[in-house]
Amino acid sequence: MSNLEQTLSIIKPDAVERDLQDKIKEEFTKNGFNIFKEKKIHITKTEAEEFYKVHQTKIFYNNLCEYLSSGPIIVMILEKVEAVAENRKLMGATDPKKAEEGTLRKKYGLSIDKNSVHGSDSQENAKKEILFFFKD
Ligand code: IDP
Ligand code: MG
Repeated sequence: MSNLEQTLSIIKPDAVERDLQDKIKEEFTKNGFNIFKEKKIHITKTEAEEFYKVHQTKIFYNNLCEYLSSGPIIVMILEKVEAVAENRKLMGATDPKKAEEGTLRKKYGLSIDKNSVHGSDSQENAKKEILFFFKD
């Protein structure tokens, strides 16, 4: 039985600022993802704080929320068989310095905080994150 899933992907401000969105979207489609929905938005710090609430006790939380709200982002619903895991694999490790060759963060990430892309880490969080950005 094929397990078609949806996951939430974000092209973060550092990548949008460098005009990498088309290149990154092409990486998704080339790797078999369907971009089911997408929109370009600029969220407030309060919205970023809500989105990243699971990290609220981390020392980097404030910077993280400042950063995600610092400029336009592209939010997308990606579809593929096992989309959550497949997207995590394509993104690579959180720290671009540790990400494997060929991954998005290795190719495009600048640093652990400016790592170009976000991807849901579980099916449960994918559902929550999709609802957060696509309420309709
Ligand atoms: P993930 O994006 O690979 O799922 P998480 O641990 O969920 O990584 O962290 C969320 C985001 O917070 C990361 O993508 C990164 O931008 C930022 N972050 C994670 N760890 C650090 C850190 O040690 N210093 C600064 N920023 C961090
Ligand atoms: Mg995460």
